[in-house]
Amino acid sequence: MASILLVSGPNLNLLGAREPEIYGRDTLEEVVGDARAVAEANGHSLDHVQSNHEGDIVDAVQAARERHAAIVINPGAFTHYSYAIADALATFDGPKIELHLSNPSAREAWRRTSVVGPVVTGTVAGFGRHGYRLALEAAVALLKEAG
Ligand code: CA2
Repeated sequence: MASILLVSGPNLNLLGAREPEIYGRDTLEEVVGDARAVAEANGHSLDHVQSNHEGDIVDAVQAARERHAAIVINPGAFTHYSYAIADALATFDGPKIELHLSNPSAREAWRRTSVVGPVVTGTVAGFGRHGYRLALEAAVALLKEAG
């Protein structure tokens, strides 16, 4: 049916290895596996890109316009200041879900601003590993609704 793009921003490659009290003990591979299982159970496929570099993420989001029907993105710290990623997301017409393991609103003041928030369809935050499944379920539901 459709292909969904999951984007993981800077430092998320360290998931499971550091700060388990905030980000949990699961690896990125494991949480991406949860996301892929939801996509595939609904007849979709999932592509995953992780990068520590802003321009790579802009490139991936731009390329998604040709290849993917929906984007789920955890922009990492870029969430809070990357106007380039926000601008790239604004050019994508399908469902866009911002995803966070932690609840940035309950953390340091500088994490309370999301510059991508205004250009996404909605946000899933604070549910740890479960967020990957929940965000994919949201993307699947929105794709179904769009026909
Ligand atoms: O809660 C989230 O998912 C965040 O997007 C994670 C970002 C943080 O800057 C955002 O404010 C919220 C940080 C990702 C760093 O990931 C790590 C994972 C394990 C160990 C160290 C960092």
